Amino acid sequence: MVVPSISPVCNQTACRAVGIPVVDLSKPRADMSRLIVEACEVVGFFKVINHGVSKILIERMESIALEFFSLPSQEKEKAGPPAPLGYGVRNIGFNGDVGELEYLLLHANPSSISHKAKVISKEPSFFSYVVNEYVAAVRHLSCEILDMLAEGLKLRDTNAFSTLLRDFESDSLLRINHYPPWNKNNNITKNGNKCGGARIGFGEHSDPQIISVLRSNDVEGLQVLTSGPGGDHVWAPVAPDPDAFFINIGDLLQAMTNGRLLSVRHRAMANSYKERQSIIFFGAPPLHSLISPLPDTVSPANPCKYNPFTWSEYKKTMYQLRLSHNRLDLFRAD
Ligand code: GA4
Repeated sequence: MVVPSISPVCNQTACRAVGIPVVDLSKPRADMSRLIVEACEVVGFFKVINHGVSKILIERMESIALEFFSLPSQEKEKAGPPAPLGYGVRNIGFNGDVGELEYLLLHANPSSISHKAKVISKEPSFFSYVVNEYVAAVRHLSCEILDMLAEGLKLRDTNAFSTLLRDFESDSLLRINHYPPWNKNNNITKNGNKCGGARIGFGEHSDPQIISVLRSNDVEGLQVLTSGPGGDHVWAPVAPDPDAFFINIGDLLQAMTNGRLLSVRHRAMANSYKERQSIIFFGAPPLHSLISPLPDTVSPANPCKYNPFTWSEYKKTMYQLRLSHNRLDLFRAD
């Protein structure tokens, strides 16, 4: 039996603030494409500002999610257990991973959202309206970013990635994570300052899909794994910015670019005194899509690094493994 454990923060790998690349979407397209490629090659992660997603829509999405998490447990549990979709508490996946969080995991297609809304909200039409609008907006943002990425990579088909997300059968997901403060009582020092450490909210992992678009409230917690100057690994805390979106590429994009872009490992910490909420769109292809390095990314000097696989095969493998598993390695050609 796998015994769930929650490990304290920063006991093995150093934590150090590093600069996170920022892409301003109001700048000239060619400059953005170059910056996005650079960010995805070096860190696999960046922040976008001036993204054009309506502030009112974001606030509505944030508040319907908070409203759900403030319901009594027995109400929330009507939307669970996550199998894998639905409401979950602490348990992540099916192989013993746990964290200090509760969440809603939804399929991003409109009919699935409307169906699930009936067990999530007392106002299902409003809930599904807001979630569908939000998903449409972040899907559009994801596609724009993917097109710029393809342009920066000088691919012949600059829609090669976005087509997969725009497909009617796209298997994209929306995840809403709520990290309640794990110890509200024992957190005020004599001088009145907040104190208390952090615990693993959602453990170290890479995202399996093509692209992830995250937005959180104004509470820190997200950390990305970066390589230090000596090749050592360092957890870099990402300063929260509720007005921005944070983008990371997933395993499928690493495979499709023949390893040129990095599916970055990341995690989220839960702290003892402030609730954190993050909303993540995971852009994925249809289940039957065949994923392999694009011909433009393969050359005699850079031979094909991954065997072809379908998204459905990849998903099957990922659900058999622990959260932190480096699952893409199982599909390496060398
Ligand atoms: C990590 C990224 C997304 O949150 C997620 C997660 C999924 C789940 O929570 O059901 C997984 C995890 C994630 C990868 C390995 C498997 C599956 C939990 C887990 C242990 C929704 C996803 O697509 O993959």
